[in-house]
Amino acid sequence: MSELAAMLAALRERFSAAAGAAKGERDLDEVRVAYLGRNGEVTTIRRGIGSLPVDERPSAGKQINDAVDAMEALLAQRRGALESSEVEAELAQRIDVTFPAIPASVGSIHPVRRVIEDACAYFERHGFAVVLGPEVEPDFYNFDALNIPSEHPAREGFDSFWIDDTLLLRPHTSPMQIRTMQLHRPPIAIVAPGKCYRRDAVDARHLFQFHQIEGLLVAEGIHFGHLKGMLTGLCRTLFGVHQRVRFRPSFFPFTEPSAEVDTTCPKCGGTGVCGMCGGSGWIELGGAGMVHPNVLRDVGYDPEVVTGWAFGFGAERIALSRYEVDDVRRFIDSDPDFLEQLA
Ligand code: 2NM
Repeated sequence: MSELAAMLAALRERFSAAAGAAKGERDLDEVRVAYLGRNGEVTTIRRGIGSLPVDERPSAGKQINDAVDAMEALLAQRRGALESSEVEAELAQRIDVTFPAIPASVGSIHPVRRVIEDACAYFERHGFAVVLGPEVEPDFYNFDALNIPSEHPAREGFDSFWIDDTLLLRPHTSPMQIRTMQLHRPPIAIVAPGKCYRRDAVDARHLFQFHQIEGLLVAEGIHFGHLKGMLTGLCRTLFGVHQRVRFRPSFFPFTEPSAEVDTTCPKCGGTGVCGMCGGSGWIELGGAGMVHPNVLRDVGYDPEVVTGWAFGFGAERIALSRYEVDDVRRFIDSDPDFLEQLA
């Protein structure tokens, strides 16, 4: 055997051992570079051709090329074998058809939304219509039509976000009550839920964006007893059948007489032994009263013929006590764990 043939045979021997030992495609590529790469061992041997006698060069070149062909064939074979064993290893690891599926997250209805939906459903069962409307309204619908003229100090009580001289973010949903009365003759039975805005400092009990549920009933012969009956029914729907409801005299420009409405604290059952109601046993839900004759007259109704009651409750306030939450800011933190816990 010539010197070159022996050298190539030894090289192929080492190459074949190295390729056989490669554990992955990366290893195999390192072997390829070491032997067949631009600065690999085969290149070194090829350079030696130049020092051979001219008549021996073609045969030497052919021997080297044959060795390279054989080595590349072995590489391809090894690459194929490694690839299929890698795929098999991956398949064996990754696909376990008995593995439990990851449950889909479906979300939940927000507690404030549930209060609004339950309250609206209660009124709809009693023949009321739900009315929705714009969040930006002129001062006429927010104040003038509610018996609160310009310069009236009560306007300060609704510390509002003004857009310009006459437009503001509604501080209550009363504008929809006025709009409905302007459009329709009595009898009127509506409930107006929705977002409201007031320039309040945010704390455990106040948000500057919140939700109200207002109700309005106008017809012949409506009196305060109808209001008490409907609001007692509402509290029993929202909190449970043992709720009691209390009306304390109050003042609003748009109702006369007016009352603050409280219900027994759902946490201590009215015994006053908890922190939620401040030890009083009562939770304040909002205000109510008989619609002021000026309000009825301004929408074209005759207060000698029809009377009406109205109320305005805070949805967050109801949700706080209904779900025994201690801070309204929890409702806007978008924490899915907290919200799902109440669902
Ligand atoms: C409240 C309390 C009492 C109210 C009055 C009216 C209207 F348009 F009929 F005059 N809407 N809502 C009302 C009455 C709102 O919120 C504390």
